[in-house]
Amino acid sequence: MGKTVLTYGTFDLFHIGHLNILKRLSALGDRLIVGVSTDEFNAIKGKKPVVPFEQRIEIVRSIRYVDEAIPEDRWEQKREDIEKYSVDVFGIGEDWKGKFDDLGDRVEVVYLPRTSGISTTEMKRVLSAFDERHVEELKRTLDSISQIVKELS
Ligand code: C2G
Repeated sequence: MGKTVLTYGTFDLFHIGHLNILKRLSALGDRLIVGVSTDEFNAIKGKKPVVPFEQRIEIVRSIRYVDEAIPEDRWEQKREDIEKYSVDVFGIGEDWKGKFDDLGDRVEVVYLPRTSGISTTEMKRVLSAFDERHVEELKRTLDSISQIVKELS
């Protein structure tokens, strides 16, 4: 049987950084299995995704580099998944460097460079700023309308 690669992630607001790492991970073996963090597990990680779990896992499942997508709902499940899917390589982005070295007794552990200049956190920040500005604009418009109404009445 060919080499099986395993990784995990939230993949919220799926972007080129996510696509690049899945492409690179799939090139490390013959089968790529991706654990997609559930919304409940993300709450434990202190993250609140914009896109709900069911949609995130459907998107990841549809990526041509991905052979199988499974829910990730606990930190400890990595060791179980390694046994269950006879995994050869565990891979993840370098933002997790060293965090999963302990798995090295069972599989090859690789940390891959991240794609610079893109992150879900940054996208969320821009969106929220856009939101705020919109609210401000709306407030100003309403103020001038009520001013006009006052003057006309
Ligand atoms: N990534 C990347 N380049 C970016 C952004 C993300 O290579 N510009 C990689 C991350 O390093 C990670 C994967 O994309 O390997 C998914 O990133 P996240 O969705 O942020 O995953 P995270 O919430 O960190 O979940 O148990 C481990 C966790 O589930 C990892």
